[in-house]
Amino acid sequence: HERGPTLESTHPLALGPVTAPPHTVDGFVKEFLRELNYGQGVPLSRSSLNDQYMALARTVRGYLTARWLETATRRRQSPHKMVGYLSAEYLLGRQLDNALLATDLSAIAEEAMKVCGLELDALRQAEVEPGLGNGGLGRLAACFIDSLATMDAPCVGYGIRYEYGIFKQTFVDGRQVEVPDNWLSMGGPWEIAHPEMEVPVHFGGHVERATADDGRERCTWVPDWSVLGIRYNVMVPGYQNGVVNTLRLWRAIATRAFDLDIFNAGDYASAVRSQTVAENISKVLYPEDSTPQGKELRLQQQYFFVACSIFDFLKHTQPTDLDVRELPERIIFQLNDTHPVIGIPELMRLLIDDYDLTFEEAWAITKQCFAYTCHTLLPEALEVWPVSLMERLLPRHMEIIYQINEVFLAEVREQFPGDELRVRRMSIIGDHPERSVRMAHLATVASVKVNGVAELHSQLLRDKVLADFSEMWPEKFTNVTNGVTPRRFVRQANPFLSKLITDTIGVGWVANLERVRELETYAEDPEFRAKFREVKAANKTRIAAVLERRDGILLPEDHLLDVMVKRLHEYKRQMLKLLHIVTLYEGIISGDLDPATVTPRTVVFGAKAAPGYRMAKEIIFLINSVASVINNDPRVQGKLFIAFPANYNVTLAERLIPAADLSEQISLAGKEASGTGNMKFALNGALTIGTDDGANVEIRKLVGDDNFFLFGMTEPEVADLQARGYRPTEYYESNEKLRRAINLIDSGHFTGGNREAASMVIGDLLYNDRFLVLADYQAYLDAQAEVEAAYADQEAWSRSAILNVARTGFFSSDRSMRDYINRIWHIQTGF
Ligand code: T68
Repeated sequence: HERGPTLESTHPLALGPVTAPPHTVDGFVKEFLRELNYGQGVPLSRSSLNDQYMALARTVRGYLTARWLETATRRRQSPHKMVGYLSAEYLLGRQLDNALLATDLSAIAEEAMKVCGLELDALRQAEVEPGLGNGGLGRLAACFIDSLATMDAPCVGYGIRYEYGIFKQTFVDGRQVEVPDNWLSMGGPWEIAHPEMEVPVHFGGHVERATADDGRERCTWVPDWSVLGIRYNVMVPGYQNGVVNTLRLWRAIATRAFDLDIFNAGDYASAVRSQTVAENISKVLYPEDSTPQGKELRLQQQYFFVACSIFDFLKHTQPTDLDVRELPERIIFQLNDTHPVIGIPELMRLLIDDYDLTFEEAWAITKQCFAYTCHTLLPEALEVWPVSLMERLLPRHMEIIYQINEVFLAEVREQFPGDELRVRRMSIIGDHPERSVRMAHLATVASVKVNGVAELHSQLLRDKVLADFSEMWPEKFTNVTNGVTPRRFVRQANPFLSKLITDTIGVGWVANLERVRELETYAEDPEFRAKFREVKAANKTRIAAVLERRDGILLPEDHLLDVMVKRLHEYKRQMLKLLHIVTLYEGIISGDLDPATVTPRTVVFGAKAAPGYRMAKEIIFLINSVASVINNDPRVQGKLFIAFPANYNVTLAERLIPAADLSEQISLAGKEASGTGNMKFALNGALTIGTDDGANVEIRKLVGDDNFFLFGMTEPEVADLQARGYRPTEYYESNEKLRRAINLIDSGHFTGGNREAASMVIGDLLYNDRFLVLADYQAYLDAQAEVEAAYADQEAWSRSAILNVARTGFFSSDRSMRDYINRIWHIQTGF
């Protein structure tokens, strides 16, 4: 299964360079029909929508392939240090539009489809998005590889080719029901499989030791089962720069050799069964976004993809005469959270057992090859693996982790003599509630740099979560504020705004987002503001059509569009938003609030709950219950509407965000590491109502206090209140509006008279409220009153919205990538 010898052919066509099909309508049509006829095996006249989509995708892929081969050849000719981005998740979103934009083929494809009697837009909609991620972390990885290609940076993204991505959410009687996401069932036109390039990955067994002639002990891991990793390449095009990078996803299959043994023993059925055990590894994405379950299969997934990736880098990406001592000049592996951290002992194992280095030599090299990004502050989200599980599944790795820990703790004792409490706190092995490996500690110990994802988050990492470590190695800790790709989230998602921007300042902003600052002066121009409002109105019309078609939801026109889209989690506080809505509703129906004074408002929720997260699912049910009552109550018609389209995903985000007036970023301060949706909304001209949390802090600093609705406790205030003892009932008792809203929910008004139906949520708010919803309620209402006042002055609102666009160019993921490149990776681009 090794790559064959280099083929020497003197035929001119074999000498390359390969050329892409011509950039003309005729050229495109020809390719398309060829793909349809020879690829799908159908004539145009008898082709299905899926045939047409597949042929179109393959056609566009053909244009990318030429650039991809060229990029790879160029990189091979002058090998430089590269990035191996290791991420268990890539939430890619649809590929077609992005590929068309990158190759500047959108207009040609549109015309070519017309020539064939087809509509490009209908074909676009036939694409099922690859949802190989849960939320922010997975989408961030997708933005980053887009930016790296656009910057011509040498990077391979490594991950898992899940057969089933994030589940499809449906609602049955208002409750979330998960449906498997069989995204490959209609064919995966964007990937190229290499079943011949298999990578063996081993599990279980034991370690044997023997003393060699040189007197040194050598270890041999004797595993008891293995799988093969099959390589799937996905092309990652840069924006109109001719560069195409690689996303390499691994699929697990059974080893062929092992099957034979069992076949020979005559047990056909169990041989076939062992096949499914192997294939389970890449079967499904775990849908927990913040409280990872300590499931064995999850650890198998992590080790599987990381082992494949490191092997692939060492054996296929590097020259055969690679000197592993030079590895730090060749590679930096970026760890996207702790999911790939098992790669650290894996590289150690390879260097010691396969490349015959000593532990010390291997450790010196390994410590220079990794950098770690942390994405959380929630203690329950920090991954740990029981030692017992590690010993059973990866016995050699467990030994190496012990050895790393020994060396590390010796360093701690040297730097802090006599401080055994500190040693216990910092140990890679924790004791409670069971002996387990703390993956964040392992990552921190082994990495060149550790970064948080927004200023506040990085500061809290240094001061709280990893305080002992930052005291020991202050220079190791840094911040890189997240970013989003302007190609997908402005240029593609918001064609109307893009046209307005390009007409005003030229097209350079798409690859250099700081240029949008040139729009600042136009905020003062009434004519520009009017055009800006037209864009927003057009986007609202568009989302109304999408929601009607997709969900049968009839969105009212001319409302303030208030949007809260993100995973459902208590810390994000969807309940705070719901209490605000119920307060408005209760005010109107009780006669306390004159409907004439209420700004007509449509609130859109989008949120998936982890399937095992009961409270989150109850909150979803409650939102749906409140929505169905409010939307059908004539007393609030034309004033209040709630839309909760099921299955919020990247595709829906691209339609929804450009239409929003108000962006809800209302997590409890100190809990949201960064947020990236917040950036997408601001860049599309929504104003934010938000707490002093994550990247909100930086958004507000950039757009200015006048153009941001800040409310709520700060992180130190939260810490202080919790230290003093927080009693939510005090807020309930002292705040009449809050009491009325809670009582109305509790009365069963929204749940057909059934008081039980909301009791879990309400009971928790009153007697637990871990995320201080009630404590921030009044401040939130006050801030929403400010929103209404501001929205009443449309000229001033537009001015603020334009300034949000103009001042948030910083949040391009191109800038994030520049930060990683200059401060962490130290790699060259564009060679
Ligand atoms: C998010 N984390 C952060 N985690 O919550 C968000 N976790 O503030 C930040 O902007 C974003 O990362 C990017 O930095 C996640 O999305 C997960 O999805 C996740 C998945 C599996 C296990 C743990």
